[in-house]
Amino acid sequence: MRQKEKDSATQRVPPGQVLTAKFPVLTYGPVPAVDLSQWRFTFWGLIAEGRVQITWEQFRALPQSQVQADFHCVTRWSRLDNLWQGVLFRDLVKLVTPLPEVRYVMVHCLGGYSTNLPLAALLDDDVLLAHSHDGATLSPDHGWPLRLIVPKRYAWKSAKWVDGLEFMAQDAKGFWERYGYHNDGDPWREERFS
Ligand SMILES: Nc1nc2c(c(=O)[nH]1)N[C@H]1C(S)=C(S)[C@@H](COP(=O)(O)O)O[C@H]1N2
Ligand SMILES: [Mo]
Repeated sequence: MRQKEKDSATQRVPPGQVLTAKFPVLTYGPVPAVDLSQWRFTFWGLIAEGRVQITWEQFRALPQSQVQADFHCVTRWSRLDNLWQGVLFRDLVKLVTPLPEVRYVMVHCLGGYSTNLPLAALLDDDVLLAHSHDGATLSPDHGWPLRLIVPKRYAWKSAKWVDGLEFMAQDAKGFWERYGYHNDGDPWREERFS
């Protein structure tokens, strides 16, 4: 890297983080086995429809977007300039009608992992349900077939193997949030633990 590039990269690394060019895998528990013909994505909780389910085919027919973003793990590695391809949360959520009192969403995953986020944070223009990374289909250990990407939060909020969204009026803690990770997880404010 030239010095100038190095300086601008440094400015993009949040406090206490170290850059890596690799793409480490960080998973609690086993990688779930997925059969795309059986895969379903489910919306439930406080939505007018009660419950909505879509197939992989229906998901793939949604408008496609891409997001270039940095990725910051709370264990202190950061990977810059990831290219994620998939469907923006704000496009996906058009499939349902959240009730007016909805403020929070619990993101659910195959295998039982979960993470909580405000609906407003998920509606940001860089929040994506990704099926591809840097031009290739996600590998199983990086969340194939589908993962959430929330660039403005530590990467534990970027849930892998996502298969459901639960719409809520009150906040509740997801998997790592229950075990002491910060509820918000903004890397620029070093919100690592609560
Ligand atoms: N379902 C699920 N999603 C998850 C995790 C997990 O254990 N299970 N780990 C999180 C953490 S702590 C990080 S840092 C990122 C890592 O993503 P990667 O393994 O693709 O680098 O995934 C997040 N999403
Ligand atoms: Mo992490």
